[in-house]
Amino acid sequence: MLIIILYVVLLLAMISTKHDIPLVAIGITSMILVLSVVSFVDVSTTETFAQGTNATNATTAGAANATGASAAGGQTTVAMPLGSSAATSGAGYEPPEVTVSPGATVVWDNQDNALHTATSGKSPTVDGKFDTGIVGANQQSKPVTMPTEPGQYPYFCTLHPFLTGTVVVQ
Ligand SMILES: [Cu+2]
Repeated sequence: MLIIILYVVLLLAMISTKHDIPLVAIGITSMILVLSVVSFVDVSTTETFAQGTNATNATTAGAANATGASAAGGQTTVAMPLGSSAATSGAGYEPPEVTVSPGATVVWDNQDNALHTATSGKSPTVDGKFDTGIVGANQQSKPVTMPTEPGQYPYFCTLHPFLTGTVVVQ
C-alpha cells in the first residue's frame, strides 16, 4: 500500500511540476504495473495465509479428535513388544507405567512371539485386582477394567515374572 501512495505522490509531483507528457505517461504505466503486481502479491499472500490457517485448523481438529477418541473410548493400550519373553532383551511393557481414570479399561497388545499376561500384583504374587489371562502371540487382550480406587497397581506376566509394569489409577 505504501508503494502505491508513494507512486501517486510521485505522479502528482510529476504532473504538477513538469507537465512533461512522456514522463507522465511513464509514471502512469509504471503505476499500473506496480498496482497489478501489488494486487497479485496481495492475493497470493492472502491465499497462502488462508491455507496456513486451514492447515492449522486441520491439525488442531486432528489433535482434538485424537484426544477426543482417547477420552471418549477411555482406551489405553500397553504393548508387549517383540523380545519381551527374553529376560535379557530389555523389552517389556511399553509404556511401563500408564495412568488411567478409575474404572477405565486397558488393552494389552502382545506384539511378541510368545504368550504373555498382564496380571495384577507385585511379581510373582497375584493379587486378583485385574488379569488379562493369557494373551497369544500377536493378539490383543480384551479390554481389562481397572480398579475404581485411586492408587498404583503393579502387575506382571505370570509366564515371565521379570516382566513388570504399573497402572496408576487417578
Ligand atoms: Cu510373558
